[in-house]
Amino acid sequence: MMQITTRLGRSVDVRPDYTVDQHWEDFSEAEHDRWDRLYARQIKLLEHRACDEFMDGLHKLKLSERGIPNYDDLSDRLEAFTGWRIVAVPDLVPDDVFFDHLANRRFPAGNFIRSEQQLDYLQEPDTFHDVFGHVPMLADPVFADYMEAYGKGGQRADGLGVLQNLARLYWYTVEFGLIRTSKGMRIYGAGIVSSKSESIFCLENESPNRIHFDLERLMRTDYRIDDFQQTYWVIDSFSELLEATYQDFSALYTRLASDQASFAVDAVLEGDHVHTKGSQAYAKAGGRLAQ
Ligand code: HBI
Ligand code: FE
Repeated sequence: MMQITTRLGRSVDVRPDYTVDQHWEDFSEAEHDRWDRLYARQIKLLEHRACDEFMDGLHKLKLSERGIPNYDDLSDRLEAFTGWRIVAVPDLVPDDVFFDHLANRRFPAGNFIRSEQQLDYLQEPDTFHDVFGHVPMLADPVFADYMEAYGKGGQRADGLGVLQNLARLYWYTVEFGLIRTSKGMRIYGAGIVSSKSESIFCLENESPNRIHFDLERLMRTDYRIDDFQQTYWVIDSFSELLEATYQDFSALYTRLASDQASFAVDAVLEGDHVHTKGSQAYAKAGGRLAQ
């Protein structure tokens, strides 16, 4: 065991892989109730906005049962579908540890829930973001393979000077990805489905760009952690995503390592396959934090 201090200021004993016991029995009634209210609020918004794979995952995993899920029980259900399990962590874990978990089909999920004052937004990944946002997609076999491939790609990228590029791939797909379906544009990114305001903004606002997924272009593009994205990247299928990560990255990594110049968060370039060119009106007006 080793002791760490989380960014929220708690001292915690963690195992060498940064996991802890979830201590599900320690959650209070108020905390379970907070999960239920967040759940009810998001589900109403997501019915015609989230992709079928996400909604199917929620129901297959019985995330609709009340209260914060017990990770051991949820892992048993998830493992039966795709072999993934959930492990509890108190905070963000170091990149190499994160990649090792993903490469071995373990998803690290926060063991705490946001406070009542931070219902709408917090930067730390809590159980609502991690479990409601990420875990449903892990019940989809293709997405489950993509996440493992991402972890393995991260391990190979470590030490090559391209971690920042890998982080952008995660951010713009796993966290903020959109997918075109026969029913229209839908959300699959965990950062969006767990956010009340962004689940509407990303599909319905005329401000952001929506550009078709292009691995190298995306890996060269900055992102925002403090406000809504100014560009969303769109895929047509999860196999499109998985296939992009199955190619040999060595030539790509060499190019990226030798030229780390990046495109702006709102850039639209010649050669981009643009679904929507945004006005960027929201960002130009100063964004949510200025509202
Ligand atoms: N740790 N718990 C946790 N959750 C994350 O999403 C996470 C992390 N550590 C690193 C990380 N994400 C990203 O920076 C990687 O994509 C590189
Ligand atoms: Fe996340």
